[in-house]
Amino acid sequence: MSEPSIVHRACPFCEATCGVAITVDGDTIVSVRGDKEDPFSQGFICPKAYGLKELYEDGDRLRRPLKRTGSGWQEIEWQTAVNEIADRMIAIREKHGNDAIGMYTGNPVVHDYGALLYRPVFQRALATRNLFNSAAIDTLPKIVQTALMFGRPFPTAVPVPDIDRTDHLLIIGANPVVSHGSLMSMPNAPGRLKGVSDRGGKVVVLDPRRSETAELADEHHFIRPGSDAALLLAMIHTLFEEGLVSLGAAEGLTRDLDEVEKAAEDFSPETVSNHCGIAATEIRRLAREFAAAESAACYGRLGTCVQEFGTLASWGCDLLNILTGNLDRPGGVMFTQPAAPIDAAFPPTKGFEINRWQSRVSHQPEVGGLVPSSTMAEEILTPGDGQVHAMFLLMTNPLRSAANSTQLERAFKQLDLIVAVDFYINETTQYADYILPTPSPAEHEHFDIGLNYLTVRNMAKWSNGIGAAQGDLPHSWEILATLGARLMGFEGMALSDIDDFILRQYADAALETNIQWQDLTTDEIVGKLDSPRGPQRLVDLLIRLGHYGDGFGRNPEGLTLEKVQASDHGLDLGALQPRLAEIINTDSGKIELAPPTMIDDLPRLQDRMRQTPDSMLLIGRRDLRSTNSFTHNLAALVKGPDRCTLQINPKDATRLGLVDGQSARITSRVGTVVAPVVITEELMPGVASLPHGWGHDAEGSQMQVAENHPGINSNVLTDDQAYDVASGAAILFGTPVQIEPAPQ
Ligand SMILES: Nc1nc2c(c(=O)[nH]1)N[C@H]1C(S)=C(S)[C@@H](COP(=O)(O)OP(=O)(O)OC[C@H]3O[C@@H](n4cnc5c(=O)[nH]c(N)nc54)[C@H](O)[C@@H]3O)O[C@H]1N2
Ligand SMILES: Nc1nc2c(c(=O)[nH]1)N[C@H]1C(S)=C(S)[C@@H](COP(=O)(O)OP(=O)(O)OC[C@H]3O[C@@H](n4cnc5c(=O)[nH]c(N)nc54)[C@H](O)[C@@H]3O)O[C@H]1N2
Ligand code: SF4
Ligand SMILES: [Mo]
Repeated sequence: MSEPSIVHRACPFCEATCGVAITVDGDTIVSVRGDKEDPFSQGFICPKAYGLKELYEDGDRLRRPLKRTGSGWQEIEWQTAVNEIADRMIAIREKHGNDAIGMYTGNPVVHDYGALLYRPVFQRALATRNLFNSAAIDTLPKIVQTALMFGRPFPTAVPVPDIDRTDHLLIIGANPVVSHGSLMSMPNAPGRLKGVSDRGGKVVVLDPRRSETAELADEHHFIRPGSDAALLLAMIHTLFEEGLVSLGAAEGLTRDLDEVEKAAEDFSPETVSNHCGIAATEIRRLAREFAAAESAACYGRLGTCVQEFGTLASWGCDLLNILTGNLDRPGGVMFTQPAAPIDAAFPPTKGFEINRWQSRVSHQPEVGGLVPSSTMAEEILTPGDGQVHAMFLLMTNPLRSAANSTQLERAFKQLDLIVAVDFYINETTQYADYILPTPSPAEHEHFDIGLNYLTVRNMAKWSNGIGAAQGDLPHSWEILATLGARLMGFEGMALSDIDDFILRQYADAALETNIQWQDLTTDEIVGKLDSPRGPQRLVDLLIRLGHYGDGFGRNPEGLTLEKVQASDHGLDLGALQPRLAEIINTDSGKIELAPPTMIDDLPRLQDRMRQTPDSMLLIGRRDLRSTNSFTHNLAALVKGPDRCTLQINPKDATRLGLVDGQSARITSRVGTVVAPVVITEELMPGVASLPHGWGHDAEGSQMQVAENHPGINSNVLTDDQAYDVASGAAILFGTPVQIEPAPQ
């Protein structure tokens, strides 16, 4: 009998990074518990954490790479697969050019530091313009907005609500009680939200659905989908009108305040009230209370991003924070100080580039090297120079997560090559030529490089793997490094040599961007890094060069990876500190309050305000026990009543002849689905809600539990041609739909 041991790591199923303690006996996971000694999460977990065990045990999860053959899936050695894939990719590039291979990165990459750190290297090897990712679905407006205002690439300049110290939290289009926070990493979201009210502060929620967060808040207002930008401009209008503008820490650090005042002139509360569905007197009160609070934070998430005016709404949120002196002040919105700054992976440019080129077919702007994900299908389907003939999918299920799945499925079916780094045969990977599984999250180590830019406290935590990886599976970084090297022409190079080469590239870039330790050289860095090869060594590099770092001996008390690893439960690096001046990286050296991208998009908003919507508007809905689509094969997380239902207000249900429990047919410009109806006062009249990530009835997929709880795929309805013009992001919330009773 072996002795059970306890492995500590961060839970990978959402951005909250709760600490878990996994009890392991041999190669069996005995239990998953909240780690009470984790200084950040203090024992909090939600039901999804148990998914670590279920995912580890899931019999449908692939433990061998697969190759599609005439007679079905065949197991293949991963190095053989990588060689075959490289040969096919090189042939495609020779025939059609580099842009013929597209790449799509999914959400789970953020929880796999190897994938995150080796992706830039792999992308350089691919040298394609067709880079899509899930951030180009869910965050593009925020990426554009923070880049234009602060001059930095995402996620290095995202103001995060200082939730533990704020007196007033205005939540617009986010449901942290269920999502546990996004671009605001914080374990125990419900507790932290309650904390605001318990301290005598106030939580106000604006949402077309009386969400779980709205239930917990002090105040909730229904708001019509897509109208947030107008509402925020009306609040800003009020601030100017009533002399409430006061820049605080941003004083002297901004440009074009008068342009903002001018822009807000047309958006008086009376003008926007009807469009938003909120009375003018209430809008004024919201603005006054926000300005009067000792400290206040306006926080917008998916509801302010994946909608018709995502960039304007994201702009409005940060303007409200800046104009009331809440940017960079305790209790307002602040910038984290991550332990392992990823800047080293970015080229050291001043400012941030967007629109350096446009997508081939619909001329959408490039954003920091990304193309809006909604253009993927047209780039595959439209013949001509630069047409995409192959896709490399890194942990994503785009046939369930991207807009207009029917069209995307048609596109994927005609590709010459699909390679998926994924551990399920699901709705998307069923079309792959090769599936390269990597170990499940419990089996691999991790460090939250990306999410540490978004935490509500500064922290660092090392996540251990359980040390009993099943099968002979490569880690994602090994796949990316090996295949990348082949694409760059380094045939036969050992992985260790490839990795040493990559380390030098990182070190060179880090020294160029990092001015803290002037006399360091790449040789010294490389010589002193003795952590194991792979992502660990890169994290060590970033930590030691970072704000808290030991500077490779220059500051012996400073942080190293070893010190982080020595603390089983994670290190609390303190409350967020003011650091605005060092964040601003625009050409002007000031926060750009009125970028032309935003100002030029205002007439479109005014046009929309003049129209009366004549259809129902469809929005999404997250569930506590799902993470997008991939947790639906885990029995504990899908048991119970069907969650994939259409929620609708009683008034609309009566008008449309819908009956609770019966089915409705929902039709948009691009598709039709049928879903069971739930009639509830939770939904604003005129709005209906369906969750995404379901529709697990694809014939070729092999996920038995999910197949028994199929639900329907809401992205059959979302429209790839409907997007936020300023960023190109597809509209996932606010899709016009017709709803009628389905024949029983
Ligand atoms: N209509 C609508 N659409 C939406 C949304 C919405 O609210 N409404 N939300 C959007 C958002 S916010 C996002 S982020 C995207 C998410 O969209 P995706 O990034 O496509 O996320 P998933 O659908 O969960 O797919 C994740 C894939 O990665 C695989 N995977 C998971 N973990 C691992 C791992 O550790 N290793 C390997 N090798 N594979 C892994 C899974 O098997 C699955 O195939 O969806 C977006 N789509
Ligand atoms: N349990 C769970 N947690 C998750 C995920 C999950 O799938 N399940 N996914 C993770 C991911 S990838 C992400 S990106 C985050 C997302 O984190 P959140 O943004 O907090 O999640 P959503 O539930 O999509 O919240 C969006 C809210 O906006 C509202 N809304 C819709 N349209 C509008 C609008 O036009 N205006 C306004 N004001 N509100 C609107 C919706 O009703 C909803 O309450 O969650 C993460 N955490
Ligand atoms: S809130 Fe739940 S899913 Fe998110 S990190 Fe914590 S335990 Fe995991
Ligand atoms: Mo997301």
